[in-house]
Amino acid sequence: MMSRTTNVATVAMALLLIGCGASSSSDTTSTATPATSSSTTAVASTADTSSATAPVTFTAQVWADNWFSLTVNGVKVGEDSVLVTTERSFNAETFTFVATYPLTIAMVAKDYAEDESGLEYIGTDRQQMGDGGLIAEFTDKNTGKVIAVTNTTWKSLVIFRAPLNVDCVSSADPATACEHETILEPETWTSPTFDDSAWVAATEFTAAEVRPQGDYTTLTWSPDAQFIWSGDLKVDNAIVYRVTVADR
Ligand SMILES: [Ca+2]
Ligand SMILES: [Ca+2]
Repeated sequence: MMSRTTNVATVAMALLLIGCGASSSSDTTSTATPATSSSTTAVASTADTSSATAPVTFTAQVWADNWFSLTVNGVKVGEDSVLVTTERSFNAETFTFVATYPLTIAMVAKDYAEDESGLEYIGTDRQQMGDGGLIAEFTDKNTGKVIAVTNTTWKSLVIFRAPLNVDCVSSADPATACEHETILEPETWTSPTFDDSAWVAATEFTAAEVRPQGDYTTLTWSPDAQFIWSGDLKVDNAIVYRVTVADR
């Protein structure tokens, strides 16, 4: 059991680091061109080109309730264009990036939470636990094949849970009444060499359970792509995921 702390400084630092997304400052073996729009091509290739296969262009499409970032082979190639601080954010995004197989895809997904209570619409008659959801698919533009989709093969680690005591939802002071649990993203977790064997399989959810809003229906999805989260769509508010695509 993680410590149930309300240490504001600790939480602030954790959230700050979470807010930094999936960038890995320790990964010095890769280069990237930051994506500034959905049409920008980012580069995520390993430096060891002697053994790498030829660079390939990929497209990624992602819908998240409410926010995500995307890192491939240790290089950040995309981030939700709507800030994580946006209460109702249900946009879909499409990215293009260049990388070499094998791909290590690392994503951060966050459900909107107004503060460490984990609640939203605080102080209104809609005060509640919000719920999350993530779906993504990746296509090799050389072959036109979908080479990765979100499903239970993705490994997951919850880094922010709240509220742990769900009866605090009706509190007039949820920031005090609600307990939470946060951990920092592990160092180098986006690196291809990171050991995620202790992480657990992502959980698949149906569309009826996630109730995707906003732009989800503006994109065409592979029937294999599944909504994922951790085990709890409401209490788990920030999750990091990894999956490796061995080859084309
Ligand atoms: Ca939400
Ligand atoms: Ca939530």
